Amino acid sequence: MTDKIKAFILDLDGVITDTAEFHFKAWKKMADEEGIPFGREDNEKLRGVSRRKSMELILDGREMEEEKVQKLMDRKNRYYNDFLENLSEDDLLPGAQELIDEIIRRGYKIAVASSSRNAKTVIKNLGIMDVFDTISDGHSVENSKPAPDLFLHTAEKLGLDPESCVVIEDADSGIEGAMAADMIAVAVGPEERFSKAHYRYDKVKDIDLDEIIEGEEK
Ligand code: B16
Ligand code: MG
Repeated sequence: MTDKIKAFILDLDGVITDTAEFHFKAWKKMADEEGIPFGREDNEKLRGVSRRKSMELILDGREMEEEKVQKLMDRKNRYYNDFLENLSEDDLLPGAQELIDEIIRRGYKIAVASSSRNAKTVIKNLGIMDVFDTISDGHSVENSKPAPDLFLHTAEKLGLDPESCVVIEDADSGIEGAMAADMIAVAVGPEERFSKAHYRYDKVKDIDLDEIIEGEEK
């Protein structure tokens, strides 16, 4: 029997903490100011996707000069960062600290792979900067999720083959990226959100590490 799994790569927003609400409020504030229709239903489509892609989805085909697009994304990011000032150690999702502790206790490497360019600020405010072997974020690669690039970059930084990495993700785009990277994909969220995954749990606190580890031991 060989231990196939060597590392767990965690998504940030939706797995470690729930910054989605801050993203929503920041986009909503900017969209309202600009008279662009944007509601909670639209927000679901932004889960896990980059700032640029989110902006495109919000514009929904509306023509806009690149300079203006950039200004609106910058404004949204300022609003988002204002919200981040209130983020603290109390904002870890239920079960996230236990999951991190258990991965480390069992001797696996642990990393973050987030689409967010603010990932390091979020992790710092959560007080968990020192626990990760490596952190990949929205600055790390050009092609964001669903491309496999961010996950492959993370495996490379860990010095591991993709097949020995487990990705834990709350977005279908992230699961797609993880599977395209040939990694073990663990989805967190309702069944209808995902088109595929190796394992799926409703919430972070439901993740069964034994099931994943035993399922992959061959
Ligand atoms: P930023 P994740 C993603 O984080 C968010 O889920 C997504 O809503 C956001 O648009 C994206 O980061 C980019 O964030 O504007 O801070 O660069 O789920 O990949 O950790
Ligand atoms: Mg996410």
